[in-house]
Amino acid sequence: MASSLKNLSSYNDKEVPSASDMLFGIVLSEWNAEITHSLYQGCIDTLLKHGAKEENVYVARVPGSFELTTGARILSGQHNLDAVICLGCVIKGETSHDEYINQAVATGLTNLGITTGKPFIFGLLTTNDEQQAKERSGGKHGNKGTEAAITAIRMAALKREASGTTKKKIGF
Ligand code: DLZ
Repeated sequence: MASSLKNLSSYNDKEVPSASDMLFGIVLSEWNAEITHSLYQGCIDTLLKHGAKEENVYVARVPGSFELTTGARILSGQHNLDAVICLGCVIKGETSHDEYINQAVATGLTNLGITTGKPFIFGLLTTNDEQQAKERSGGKHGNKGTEAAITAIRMAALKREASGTTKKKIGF
C-alpha cells in the first residue's frame, strides 16, 4: 500500500513482544535535528511503552546520517545489545548527496546485520522536502521512530527465539 494511504505507525499492541529484558542502542543523527529529535522521542516512548528499561537503552549521537553505520558499529561493540536502531533524516537538495548517503546507510546496516547476526534497524527518513519529513516524524503519516522501535523489538525477539534464549512452553 502506498505510504500516503495509511499511517505507517499503526500497529497492534498485542502482537509486540515484551522488551522488558532487552538491551537497545539508538544512534541519532544531528543533521535536521528538529526532525531527528521527534524520531527519537517516538522511538524511546515506544520502547519504554513495551517494557524496555531506560537504563537498558544506550544512545549515541553522530554528526550526520552518513555516520549512522559507524556509530552503530561502535555502540554495538561497547554493549551486548539485542538491537541497534539508527535514526536520521536526509532531505533531497540541489545535488545528489541524498542518494549517496541513503544508499550508504542502507548497505552499511544490511552488512552489519548479516555479518553480526544482530538486528540493525533502518530508521532513516529519505524525503523530498521538510514537509514530508515532518509528516513522518510525528505528523499525519505517523512517526518512523515508533516504527523503528517496534521493528527492533520484534527482530530482537526473533533472534532470541532462534538462539533458544526465549523460554517456550513445549508439551505439558
Ligand atoms: C552533507 C549532508 C547533507 C548535504 N545533507 C544531509 C542531510 O540531509 N541529512 C543528513 O543526515 N546528513 C546530511 N549531510 C551530512 C552527511 O550525512 C555527513 O555527516 C557528512 O557528509 C560528513 O561525513
